[in-house]
Amino acid sequence: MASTVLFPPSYLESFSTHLKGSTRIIALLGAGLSASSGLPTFRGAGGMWRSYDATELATPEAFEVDPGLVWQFYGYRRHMALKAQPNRAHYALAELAKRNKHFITLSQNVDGLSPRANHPSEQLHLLHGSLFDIKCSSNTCTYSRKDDFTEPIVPALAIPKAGPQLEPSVNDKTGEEATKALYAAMESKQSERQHDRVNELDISDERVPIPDLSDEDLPHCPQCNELLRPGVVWFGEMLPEDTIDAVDEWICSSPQIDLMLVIGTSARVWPAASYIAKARAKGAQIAVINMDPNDTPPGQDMCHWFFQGDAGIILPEILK
Ligand code: BV8
Ligand code: ZN
Repeated sequence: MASTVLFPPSYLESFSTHLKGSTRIIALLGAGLSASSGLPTFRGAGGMWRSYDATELATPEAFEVDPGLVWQFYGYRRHMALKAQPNRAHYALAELAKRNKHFITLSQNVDGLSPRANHPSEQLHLLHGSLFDIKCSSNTCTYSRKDDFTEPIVPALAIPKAGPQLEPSVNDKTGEEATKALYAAMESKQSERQHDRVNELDISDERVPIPDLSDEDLPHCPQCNELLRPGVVWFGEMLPEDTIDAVDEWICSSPQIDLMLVIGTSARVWPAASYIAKARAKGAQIAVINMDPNDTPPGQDMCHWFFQGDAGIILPEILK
């Protein structure tokens, strides 16, 4: 074992022995897996996009009130994810899948890095969709497209080059205020946006202005001309049925599950987090890889190995 992974040999040995003796393995991935690819997580500072709490923007209500703002949030994340590269942990998981057909990965991440690491697609379940899937926002239209890596997706969503340093705009609100303002607009269902509001988007430490976008600036459905939206699962939306069915089928058809890997996730988002208990109920021993010792699954006997540190470093070592 390379010295980069600082765990007592006996600890590593017991995990490796169990891994080698495991057939049915399931992994739950979170934003921490992509942290060392340079992508911010949802918690802490990573959860803030400019002056907004990311989880408040990842909702149908926010899109209804301000599709331009929500598209700028996703346009920024698409841009960042395209610039990022899969890290060694993404590749290690893909290699494990190629070695073991009875290994499945449930990813909460929408950044496209696991598919780009050539993780076998039939063993990779994207529970929350992908930044690169696009679909019509109309409930009565079935238009959707996958793997749209067009950057920018429309000219108005081009990420401005870092411009001259600007004075913080008067509208610059703290996360709290901005989120309240968004809620107020949602409550009163005001759809008109403040015309002179200029938000600033941090691009590598520089702040550049981004004007308010009108619906005409945003991508529209070629079938019905309604607005297109990112093909991700927003808070309050159901996870894709076919994905859930496939995962439930794999779990139900498993006489027992030997090992669950819980990687870089605070496991606070449901129903994704529920798969940990489901795997445990089928006998899985649980290994958690996380920076934060507080982020292990709650409850007795729910963590048999805890590897503290960067998933990008630890995973390639322990999955060897
Ligand atoms: C639904 C896509 C119902 C969008 C995302 C109970 C049951 C069911 C639902 C609920 C429930 N309780 C509450 C709910 C509602 C809600 C929910 O879970 N809310 C939470 C906030 C409590 N769930 C939903 O709304 C779900 N839908 O329930 O529908 C329904 C039923 C009928 C009819 C209609 C509806 C939908 C949830 C999906 C939301 N979409 N993503 C987008 O990305 O923009 S979730 C999004 O946030 C991510 O995908 C991810 O899943 C989540 C963030 O979690 P993490 O990935 O864990 O990231 P986080 O930052 O939290 O943690 C990072 C971790 O990494 C930390 O532990 C950190 O220590 C660690 N780390 C950091 N660096 C490293 C590291 N580890 C290792 N190495 C490092 N270098
Ligand atoms: Zn449409």
